[in-house]
Amino acid sequence: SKAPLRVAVTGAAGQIGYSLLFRIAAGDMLGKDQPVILQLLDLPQAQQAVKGVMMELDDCAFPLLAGAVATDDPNVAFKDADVCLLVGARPRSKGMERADLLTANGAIFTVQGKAIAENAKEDVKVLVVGNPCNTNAYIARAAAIKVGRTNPANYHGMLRLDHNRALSQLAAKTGKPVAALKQLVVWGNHSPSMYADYRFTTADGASVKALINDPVWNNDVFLPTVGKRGAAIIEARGLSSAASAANAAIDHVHDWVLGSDDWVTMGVPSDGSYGIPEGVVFGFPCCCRNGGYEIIKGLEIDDYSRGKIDLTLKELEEERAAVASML
Ligand code: NAX
Repeated sequence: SKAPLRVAVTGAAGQIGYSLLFRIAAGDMLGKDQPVILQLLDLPQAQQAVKGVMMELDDCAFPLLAGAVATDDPNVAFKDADVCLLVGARPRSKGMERADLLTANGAIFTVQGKAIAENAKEDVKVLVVGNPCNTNAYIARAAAIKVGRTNPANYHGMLRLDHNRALSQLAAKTGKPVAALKQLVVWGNHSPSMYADYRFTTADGASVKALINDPVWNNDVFLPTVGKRGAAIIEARGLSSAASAANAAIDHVHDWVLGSDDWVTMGVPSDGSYGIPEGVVFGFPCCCRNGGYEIIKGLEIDDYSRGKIDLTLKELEEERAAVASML
């Protein structure tokens, strides 16, 4: 049987953690034959709650769960980690300015990026879920690069929830099953500025754009629905998306580790593709093979798409400027 992989999860006592940990332990993320050890990080005041979650993990008697530890020390949580899921973040409190939110999170993610680079496996895969996730991933990566050791390409932000939201809207609009839809991409920032782009999407080989044949729907219904979906969930549920966010994190890491035939949207540090400045963590179409990923190159960017991509990039560059002095 396989040796266990170590999965560090931050914000383990939170609502996404409560959906995420059980699915990881059940083998949904790394495979049904892959034992895992969970290394749970949360704040000191949340340790009691993490203990409760660990009791429930025990009570599931998951055959693949080879161990679990809880800690408030990033150096302990990230020790020898193969995968780090950075879910915990500073939420926006009442009256907090956007710049304050960015710097409060900057402080968290510089510490965590450094601790990962110093303690985790050299080929660790890092996925930032905690918002603003693209910029938090950018900060963690910058802190990790200062240490060296880990692979700077392996610091990602999560765009997969936006990707899955867009897939589900397209399935409903075309009447095709989700599984029939291929080649979707969501460009940019995980925010309402993201650009979900179905110009290349096919359903059983046929063009989804041609099937829908409705440019007004794209601009007036589809993009706002996907972009504001998080707010719509809060409105309906009284709480932010949690199970769907956990599911998206599982999908992202699953495909990265085990491969994917289809395109998947990942927030990855730009290599300069499509005119996105190097290092900006940006939603790109990717394909995953042999435990690695590649940005799909050479897609045509028309004027409308260029406008959308530039807008979401502008937002990310403003976020980057707001944290520049911390790096
Ligand atoms: P919760 O408030 O339920 O849980 C957050 C947990 O993180 C708490 O237990 C808290 O104690 C812990 N925490 C805070 N600072 C920490 C630190 N420095 N180190 C370790 N733990 C820390 O939030 P939840 O609903 O679970 O959401 C977590 C994050 O995911 C938020 O930032 C949220 O905005 C973000 N999301 C990102 C999504 C995406 O698509 N990228 C979608 C869902 C979600 O909104």
